Amino acid sequence: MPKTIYILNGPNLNMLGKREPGIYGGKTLDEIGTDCRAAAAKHGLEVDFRQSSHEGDLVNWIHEAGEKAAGVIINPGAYGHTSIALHDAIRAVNPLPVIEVHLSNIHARESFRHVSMIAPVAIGMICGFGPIGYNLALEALAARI
Ligand code: CA2
Repeated sequence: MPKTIYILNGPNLNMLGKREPGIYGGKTLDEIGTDCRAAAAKHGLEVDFRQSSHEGDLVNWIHEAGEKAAGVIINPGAYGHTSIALHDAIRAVNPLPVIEVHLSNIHARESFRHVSMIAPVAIGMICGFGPIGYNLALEALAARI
């Protein structure tokens, strides 16, 4: 049975490819999901790729990943800067490896994006490389699990 990686995407990321291509690039979230499935297959991994703009969905999916997944890649969107609930959910599934991804370089943007509630409970964080960040995270997880 191939191991499954949950790739979770937070609020507004369903808008990718439709607006603000200057910041987030021209790919849609569906296209990123397709690329992730192909990249994961090269490592013998399966991907369960999801998006929700509701914080509670993301919390529930992290709990579910604790039962069913070998690791999690999460682009928490703006919740990454604010959500103690996501921080606590990741702590609750420890030692499940979680990697935080952001398409943009959050440190080169507004100061409110410089803080991450996820980074302290993730095994690592990748930002600023656009959709390639998801591939880099898959590579890192594949090496880890
Ligand atoms: O760079 C990232 O991946 C972010 O997680 C994206 C979030 C932002 O709040 C984080 O600070 C960094 C925003 C996602 C919004 O996506 C849109 C895409 C197209 C049009 C409008 C919003």
